[in-house]
Amino acid sequence: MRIDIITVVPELLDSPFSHSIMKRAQARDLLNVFVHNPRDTTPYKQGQVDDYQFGGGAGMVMMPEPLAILIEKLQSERKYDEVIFMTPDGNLFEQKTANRLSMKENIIIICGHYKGIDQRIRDHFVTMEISIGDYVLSGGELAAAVVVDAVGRLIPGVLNDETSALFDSFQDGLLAPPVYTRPADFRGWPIPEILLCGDPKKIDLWRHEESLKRTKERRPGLMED
Ligand code: 6GU
Repeated sequence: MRIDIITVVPELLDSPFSHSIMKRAQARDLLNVFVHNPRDTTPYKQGQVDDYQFGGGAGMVMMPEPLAILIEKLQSERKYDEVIFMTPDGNLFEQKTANRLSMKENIIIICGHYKGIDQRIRDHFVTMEISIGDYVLSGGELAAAVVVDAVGRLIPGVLNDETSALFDSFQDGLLAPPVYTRPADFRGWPIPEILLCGDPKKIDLWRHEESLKRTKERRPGLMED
C-alpha cells in the first residue's frame, strides 16, 4: 500500500512512521509513505500556499492551486483509491474505517492547516473526509499519523502474529480483556487464577466475559451497535 501525505509541516511526520511496526512495514515494502510539501511546488512567489479568506474573518486558508498541482501530479503517476482530507468536521474515524482503508492500494491524505483548505478542493478532489474525534488539533498531521498507523498495521504481513489484530479492542465490537505477564504474584497482587489452569477453552471464555464486562462498564454504546 502506498500513502502520499500532503502537508505544509512535513517535519511533524518525520518520526511517527520511523519506528516499531510502521518502520518494519516500510522495510518490508508492505507500506510506503511519502510526504509532500505544497510549498515546494506552489506557483506563487516565496512559497506562498495560503491567503486571506474571502468575506473576511480571522485565519488564513490554504489556496487551491498549490494543492491541485500536487494532487494532479500524483494522480498522473498512478491511480488513487481515495483522496482523504483530515478535518475535525469529517466522518469519525473508527476501526471499520481502518479495516476498509487497509484494503486499498494507493491513497492520498491532505492535512489541513490554518483555517482549513479552499472548499473547491474538497468539492472536486477529495473523496473522503476524516476526523479522529471531537476535539480540535492545530493541524491534520497528527490525525493523519493516527490513520496511517491504524491502517498500516492491518495490512497483511505487517503484524508479527497475523492473528493478533483479530483480538484488538473494537475488532469484534468489544474492548480487549485485561492481560498479565510474569511474575504471577507482583507485590502481593496475584493474576486471575484461571489464567494458570491450562485449559484454552476456559481461558477464552473468561477473556470473552472480561471483554463484555469492560465494554458494558466503559463503552455501553458499543454493545448496542
Ligand atoms: Cl482530522 N484535524 C484537526 N485539525 N483536528 C482534528 C481532527 C483532524 N480530528 C479531530 N480533531
